[in-house]
Amino acid sequence: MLAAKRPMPANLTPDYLAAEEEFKSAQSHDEKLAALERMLATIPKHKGTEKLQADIKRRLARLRKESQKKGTSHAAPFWLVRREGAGQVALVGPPNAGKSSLVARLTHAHAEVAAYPFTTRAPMPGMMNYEDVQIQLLDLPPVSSEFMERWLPQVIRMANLGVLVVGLDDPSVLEDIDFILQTLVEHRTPVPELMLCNKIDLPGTADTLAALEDLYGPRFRYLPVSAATGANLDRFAREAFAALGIVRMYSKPPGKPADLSRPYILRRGQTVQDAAKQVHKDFADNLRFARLYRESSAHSGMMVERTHVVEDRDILEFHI
Ligand SMILES: Nc1nc2c(ncn2[C@@H]2O[C@H](COP(=O)(O)OP(=O)(O)O)[C@@H](O)[C@H]2O)c(=O)[nH]1
Ligand SMILES: [Mg+2]
Repeated sequence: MLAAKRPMPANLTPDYLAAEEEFKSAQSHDEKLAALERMLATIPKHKGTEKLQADIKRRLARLRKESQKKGTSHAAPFWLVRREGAGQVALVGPPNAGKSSLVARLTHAHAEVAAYPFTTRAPMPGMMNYEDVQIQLLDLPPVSSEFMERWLPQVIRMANLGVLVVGLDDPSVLEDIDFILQTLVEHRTPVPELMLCNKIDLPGTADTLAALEDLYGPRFRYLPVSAATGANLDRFAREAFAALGIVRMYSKPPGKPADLSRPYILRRGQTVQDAAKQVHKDFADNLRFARLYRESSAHSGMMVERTHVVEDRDILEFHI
């Protein structure tokens, strides 16, 4: 369990807790170092966590010193993929489900696709477009009862979202799904809610899809797709965006048109104050009010408070 011995400071975020888990299961020196760096980067910075911050810094300093003595590198482990874009989505699935094919189709990454299992050995990121944002997809090695990379659960946990990918042509799809669910639970890794049911282009696969829906019911949202034909892949991008729990905000200078080319990304529930901080660090402190515009509606220039919760595609004009 977490932190049995020390009092738990309030407001530790899922990102921080994931990094802490990662630290606990880290084996090598480099893995520990990378996890501690993540912990420091993600720990909420307030009075309640000062002791913990100091503790992390002390451990970091000690580990860095050790690595200097040994002359080992500071390089992060190869499987750690820096998050880019609006969010990181890990594709989790058995061998041959079509994970690499999906990443290849949806991004410009050159994922290795092959008709034999275990081709993907390291995480392979690629950027998927959704309207005006980019979502990072992570192609991963399979979760399989035959073999699983030791670091896989940590990478899945560190992603903003996990998506299950199965091949509807897989004769052992049920066993595969059950094994994956069990493995994720054992590793205290969140179980995906979205199931991409790939290869819907193949004959007979609609029956398998119906059987999966029957068996697992509302535990999942089922999205039949085909990496081969591209069927429903636009829906996948939309669902991934929605599931990431983020919203877009555009900034409009007073008296000028909004810059609609570059959305700022906020977590759902964040406010005008949070938005102002992203646009300019001075804005947040000096903000008097903001005006809210929406492309579609009658809201044109309505005054909103700092505490107003931002909705997707809000256009904000900050007044300082
Ligand atoms: N018919 C069909 N075959 C697919 C589809 N997606 C992947 N495949 C094939 O399934 C095999 C495994 O694909 P791959 O992307 O390597 O799966 P991974 O192991 O999950 O990364 C390859 O032979 C692909 O060509 C699809 O949508 N339809
Ligand atoms: Mg693959």
